[in-house]
Amino acid sequence: VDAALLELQSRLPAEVIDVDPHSLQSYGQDWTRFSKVNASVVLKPQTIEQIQTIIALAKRHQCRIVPSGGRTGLAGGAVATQGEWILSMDRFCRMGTLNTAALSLECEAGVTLEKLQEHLSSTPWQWPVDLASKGSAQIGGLLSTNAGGLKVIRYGHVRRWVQSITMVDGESRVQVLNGPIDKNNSGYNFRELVIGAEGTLGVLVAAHLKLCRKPQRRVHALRPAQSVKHCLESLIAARSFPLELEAFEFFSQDCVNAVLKHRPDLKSLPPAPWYCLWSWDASVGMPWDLSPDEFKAGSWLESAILVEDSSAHEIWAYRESITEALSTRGLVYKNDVAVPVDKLEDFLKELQSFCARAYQGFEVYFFGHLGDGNVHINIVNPNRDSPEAFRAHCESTNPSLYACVANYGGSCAAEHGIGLLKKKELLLTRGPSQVEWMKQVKKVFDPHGLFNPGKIFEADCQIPTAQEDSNT
Ligand code: 2HG
Ligand code: ZN
Repeated sequence: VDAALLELQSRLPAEVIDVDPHSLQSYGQDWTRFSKVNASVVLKPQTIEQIQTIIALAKRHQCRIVPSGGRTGLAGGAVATQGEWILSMDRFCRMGTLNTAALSLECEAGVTLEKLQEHLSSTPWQWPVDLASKGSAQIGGLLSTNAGGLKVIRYGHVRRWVQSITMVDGESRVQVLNGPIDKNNSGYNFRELVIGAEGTLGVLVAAHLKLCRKPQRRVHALRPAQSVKHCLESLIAARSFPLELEAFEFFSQDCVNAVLKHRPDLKSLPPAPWYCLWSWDASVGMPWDLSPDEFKAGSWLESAILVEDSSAHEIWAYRESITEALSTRGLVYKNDVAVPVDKLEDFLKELQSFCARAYQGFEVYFFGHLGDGNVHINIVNPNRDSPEAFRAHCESTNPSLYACVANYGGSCAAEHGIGLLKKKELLLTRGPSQVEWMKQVKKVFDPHGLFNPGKIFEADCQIPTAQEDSNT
């Protein structure tokens, strides 16, 4: 048994340490399924002091730490491939009392989004972040990835709904980033750096989350479209309607076909190359009664299926089942890009013809958050035999694909992050000088390079040798 494990065992309660091979495998992996897992131990601390001990021991033994939440990421950000220690936040799952004066809620990092939603269900308030993976996704992971989801068009990303973060840095120090106050112009804002840092800067322990009022009622619409141009026309019409748009999504006919194969319980849809799907908050400022029949009076809505909340799942199922349906068809290579919304039509035209050439023999699916300019391009390999060759093929096409994204002024990672999978693309779209800044920032929080090695970029932080360490 190695010395590091022996010292962990001597300094921490037995229930914190898990070396069961099944745990190593499942905690070492996220939903990406592309990397070969190699984890040394899963640690499930219950107190901040235990986290501090783990970080100090990692430094002493030159081991590295993968901070770990619900592992629902799609870019390999929580994967262990180099024998790291996995620091699971599963046991940090307490919630504070609702602060209705500040409209905030204190919440530990291991609380799942679903638990948070349940906690608020009997109140008029919400944390307005919603994702299909809410049953597993944890608050710490949602903050670390600055998660997006279906309602970014109205509420923005996670970062808009975080007041304060408590974290432990690379020197085992507890840092409170901002505190439970709304106004704080006192120097640099480190909270914003930690949000979206994918666990490379430290271990997030708890946060004060900001809340807002829940819509009392929504109206949902699904509309077939002959082209991306028609989808964008629907977006403009839906935005101009005197109700607040909450979500505006789109998907191709191929996505619907895959969903119908996976979910034979769903009805087929009127055939069309594209579909758009959106919802409006119908609780405030309504000039008329929101019955679906009256909505249909608007001529542009004639071809739409309109439903109220009680039947919303019937039309949202086509969109929300896509990821799962595709995963049953073979290994999936994910791309998550964003371009300015007004460039989407030209971008998608170019993208479709590129994909038809580049991915012959594979299946290509386009869907995503049209209102945010965010397109998910999923390449599926129906031949399950050669994942390495498939990944290599996709990676060989990426320079051209992402050059196209860069030409439109786009991002190589709209909401899934960089993780292990999009490091080269980051260099292309953010440029080497900004990636260099990221490395410098990491050194401030994590001078010994302990946290999430190899994620976002290859860090050059050195773990001190045992000799140097004993001098500090
Ligand atoms: C979604 O929008 C998620 O459904 C997953 O971001 C997207 O599977 C994907 O590529
Ligand atoms: Zn998405």
